[in-house]
Amino acid sequence: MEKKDLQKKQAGTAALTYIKNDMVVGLGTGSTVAYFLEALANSNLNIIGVTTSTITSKRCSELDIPIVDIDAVDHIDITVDGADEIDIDLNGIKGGGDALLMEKIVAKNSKENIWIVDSSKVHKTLGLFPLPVEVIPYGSGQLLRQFTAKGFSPQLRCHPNTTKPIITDAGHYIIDCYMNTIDDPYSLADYFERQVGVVEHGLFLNICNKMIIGGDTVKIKKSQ
Ligand code: ABF
Repeated sequence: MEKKDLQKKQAGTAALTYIKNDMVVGLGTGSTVAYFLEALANSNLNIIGVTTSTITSKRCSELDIPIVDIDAVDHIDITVDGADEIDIDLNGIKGGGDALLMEKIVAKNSKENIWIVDSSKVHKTLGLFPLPVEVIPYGSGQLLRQFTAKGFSPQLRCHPNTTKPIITDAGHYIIDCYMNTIDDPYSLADYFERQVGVVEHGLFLNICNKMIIGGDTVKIKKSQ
């Protein structure tokens, strides 16, 4: 098994130690979460259920893991998710899997967020991974022009080798901004949140509480 996959498997397995019986567990998407799901399915834990994006729900059903509707529970105890990039302050970029909107809704309604990653995701500064921005299709061409003028090097996310835009579960487009480095993620997040037509962006700031890299590193964010 490649080092990267081994670290994903180790991180997915290590995250299980934080899950207790009777918890409501939030789940994100991606291959690292898939390892956590496998470990959860093979455990003797009796959780109330998981709440997750549509993409991951299908896998949960195949593994007979109970699924709960996010609006049917009082809160989510712990969410376990992957990330596309994470920095030393536990801020990150997510959305490479087209599911950033649901992932952020689940994360924001969780008491604790644990990100499971391989070491290639950890960077001193965010931005090497193109920042996904979820937008309403109507007017997305104008947003592309606006982001280009800002120097964000935007590209509409399309199906591979086509010009057919990816449509998210919520029926939106995704614009990927190739920023290289993001020196002030908080100001950039604030900019996107003020643009009409932008539904959500992939900057997940002050959300992650614990980061697990492979099987042996857990960085815990000082409480706010
Ligand atoms: C998800 O985790 C997405 O936001 C992100 O793209 C993905 C990372 O995928 P992987 O674990 O396969 O590297 O939450």
